[in-house]
Amino acid sequence: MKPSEQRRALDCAVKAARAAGKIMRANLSSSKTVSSSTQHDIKLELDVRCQKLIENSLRTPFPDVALLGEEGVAGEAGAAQRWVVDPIDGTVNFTYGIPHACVSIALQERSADPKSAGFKDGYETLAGVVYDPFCDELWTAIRGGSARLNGKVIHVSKRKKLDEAIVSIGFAKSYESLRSTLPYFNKLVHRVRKIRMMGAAALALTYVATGRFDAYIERGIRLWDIAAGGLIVECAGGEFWRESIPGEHAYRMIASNSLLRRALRVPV
Ligand code: LIP
Repeated sequence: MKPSEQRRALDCAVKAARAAGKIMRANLSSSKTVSSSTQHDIKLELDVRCQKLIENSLRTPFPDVALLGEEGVAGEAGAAQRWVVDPIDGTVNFTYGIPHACVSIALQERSADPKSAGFKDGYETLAGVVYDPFCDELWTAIRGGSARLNGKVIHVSKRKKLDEAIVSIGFAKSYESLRSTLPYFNKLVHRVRKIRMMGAAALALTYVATGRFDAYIERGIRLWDIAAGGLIVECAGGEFWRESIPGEHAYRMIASNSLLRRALRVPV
């Protein structure tokens, strides 16, 4: 995709993220319609409504770009380009009125060399937007450029020592992820300054990109939670390691300022 088109795509994604964010802000404290739930996960009617709004905002100006979202797909599977959307990342937080949730939108392109592509189905991320409507914080990045927070260039932290690091961990939704992450957590908590578990992967990634966290680790996370935030970490000078695991668009990952990478490993 030409750079001018990538720029136009980013501007559209920012508008769509702000529009969905407005709905989230207006509904934070209201009672929400739960469409389904399990012990560790909740799906809201608002998740679907926000994804529909984002889909319409993106597919009108870019009819040939498909969309893969947490709440469903649109357009041609296998298209040359696709949007990867998490309309409300941190849905459980949002359901409980906890103002730590965001909109995540990535633009991906099918890589010429699928093997070297960043994700198991041969796509790589060209542009990313993460919007926190409660703090009015907008992160953006285009591959090859700088990462920005509300327009200002950001960088990952320079902390090299694990005992000075703040590391964020996510416990995904499955029993398997809990089973493998708990022993890892028990070991790591003694080696770092603090562990933070905030419940929104895309914000954990942008906090690494902004130097607020020094690393973020999760096993069993989905493509739509990490596609945009992962690029923003890379464009802020960090490292975004991921490996696909069994499950729909499922990964285990570690994002860091790259200086702590060796000291940290990912739950198997
Ligand atoms: C959430 C992630 C979080 C993870 C949760 C869930 P959702 O995404 O942001 O990191 O621990 O299990 O996957 O479901 O709110 O979009």
